[in-house]
Amino acid sequence: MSQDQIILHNYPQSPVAEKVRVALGIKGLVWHSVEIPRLPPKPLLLPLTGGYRRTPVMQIGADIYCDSQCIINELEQRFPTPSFFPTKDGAFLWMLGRLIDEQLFTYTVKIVLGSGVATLPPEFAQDRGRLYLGPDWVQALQKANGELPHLVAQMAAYLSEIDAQMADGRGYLSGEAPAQIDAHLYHLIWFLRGRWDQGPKFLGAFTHLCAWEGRIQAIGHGHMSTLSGSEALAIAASASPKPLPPSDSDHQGLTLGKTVTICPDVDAGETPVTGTVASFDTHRVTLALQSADLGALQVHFPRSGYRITPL
Ligand SMILES: N[C@@H](CCC(=O)N[C@@H](CS)C(=O)NCC(=O)O)C(=O)O
Repeated sequence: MSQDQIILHNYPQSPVAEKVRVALGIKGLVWHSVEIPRLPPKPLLLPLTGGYRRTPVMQIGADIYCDSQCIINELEQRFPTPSFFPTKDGAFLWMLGRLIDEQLFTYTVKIVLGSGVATLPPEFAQDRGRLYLGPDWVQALQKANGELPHLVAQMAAYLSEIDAQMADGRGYLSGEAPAQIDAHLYHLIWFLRGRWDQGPKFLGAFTHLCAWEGRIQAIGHGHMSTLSGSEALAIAASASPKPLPPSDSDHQGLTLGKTVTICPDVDAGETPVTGTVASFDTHRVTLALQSADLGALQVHFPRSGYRITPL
């Protein structure tokens, strides 16, 4: 198999992976899916990422893209047409996407976990509770359960605005072409509908939004075939990382060759990734990793939402 094929490490139930699967559909791309476990350990993923355990991760040869932000930006660079940013307000829509990732995703997670408190498998509740609700996740989960009406009202405040906007007959959120922002909002709707027992009833009130949801579903996921985790590792081992763009000065004082750790900027109990800075700009940092089994890898992270700590 060619070394520049898109490989997405994901599992079917992941909403953030669904965001990327829809993004792959918008561009009509050919890609390979590696199914990873929903819970650690993830023995065929972590050797590629240097320890980053979240879902999804994109691999192209020996380049590994962590986080949906980084994945979407890399897809846009490699496959510019059709664009994820078809209108003139791409920067605003990117910022709006970040609001969806942070604030609205958090409400959605609290609704899904909070409403499922009595039925969640204990090990899943513990893992996702710690990841999304912090060290006091047991209390936070009970709180979410107790304040579901408030959380639902918060989501309704946003979704009713979008529903009213969609009443003007536009096909997609920013106009007539599907954009990154559609994939962004869609993944929350997909999550609410599929994993909250009241989701279909709640969403049913937003008729224009539901019609848009149907149009996004009709786009599909592009052209997917499956691959095993060990095949993906073999591809990384036989590939060389791609050349990187030049780096300039940095707001945080990063320099090439510096050893750093990087981790999502939330207290989620995750293991940071350690590596050598190989490239950076205001949006992305790339760490070089040397693996005994896989050789040289480049692991790319977004700057937004991640904390880099020099060692
Ligand atoms: N900021 C990350 C968030 C990724 C995320 O939290 N994904 C969830 C799945 S939807 C996850 O990693 N859950 C834990 C896991 O899969 O181990 C992104 O945009 O990719």
